[in-house]
Amino acid sequence: MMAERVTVTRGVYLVSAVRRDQYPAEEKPEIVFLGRSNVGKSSLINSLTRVHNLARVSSQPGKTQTINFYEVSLKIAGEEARRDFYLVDLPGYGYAKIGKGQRAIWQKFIREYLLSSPRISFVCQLIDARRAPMPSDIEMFHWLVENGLAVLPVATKIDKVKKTARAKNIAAIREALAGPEIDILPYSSVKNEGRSDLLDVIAAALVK
Ligand SMILES: Nc1nc2c(ncn2[C@@H]2O[C@H](COP(=O)(O)OP(=O)(O)OP(=O)(O)O)[C@@H](O)[C@H]2O)c(=O)[nH]1
Ligand SMILES: [Mg+2]
Repeated sequence: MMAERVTVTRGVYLVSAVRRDQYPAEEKPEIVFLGRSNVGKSSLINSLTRVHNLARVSSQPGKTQTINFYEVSLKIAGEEARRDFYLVDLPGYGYAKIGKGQRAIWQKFIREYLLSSPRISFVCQLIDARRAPMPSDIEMFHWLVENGLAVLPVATKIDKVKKTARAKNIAAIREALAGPEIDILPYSSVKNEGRSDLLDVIAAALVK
């Protein structure tokens, strides 16, 4: 097996926040995970760091309720120093069982975070690979782009899509979002598929 170019050397939970004064005091680049409830954000963080149960996973949507910061370090082949950053796990959007009032509160503190942190390197927007993006996914994508955030769409649970249907599903997501030029990264947290690709993207963003 080829040696991996990027290895994660540390992954620990740091802090949860619902307000600005709860964000970590120490400034590091932030890579944010966002998507509908149950799309696999927390699972992806566990897969990426290879730390079992680092982020809480549940089959019930609405598990993550706060902005959770994880301190992660990675080593890039050929570099002596480690690169430190935060992986940021956000509560899911589009969860039908949460009432309108609750949803408005969620949107406010999430919006505040996304708009106020100057250290967001990019946002991974997770979209279920099994179906076309929901209107809430499309709205969110455009909102992020309009607000100047770099977005990497990640198609999750790709292990659940037959190999023969994958290209078609990815193309449908690409089309629904914005057009043919965006890159979409397929991922399976169960199989760790897409892991080294995503680590390469993160490493490139940190080196920039
Ligand atoms: N087959 C498969 N199942 C997955 C994958 N990723 C997540 N799941 C399952 O999807 C469900 C939701 O996963 P979570 O990681 O908790 O999703 P989340 O986006 O963090 O959800 P909220 O915190 O509720 O917004 C769990 O039952 C996971 O086991 C994947 O890549 N493949
Ligand atoms: Mg979660």
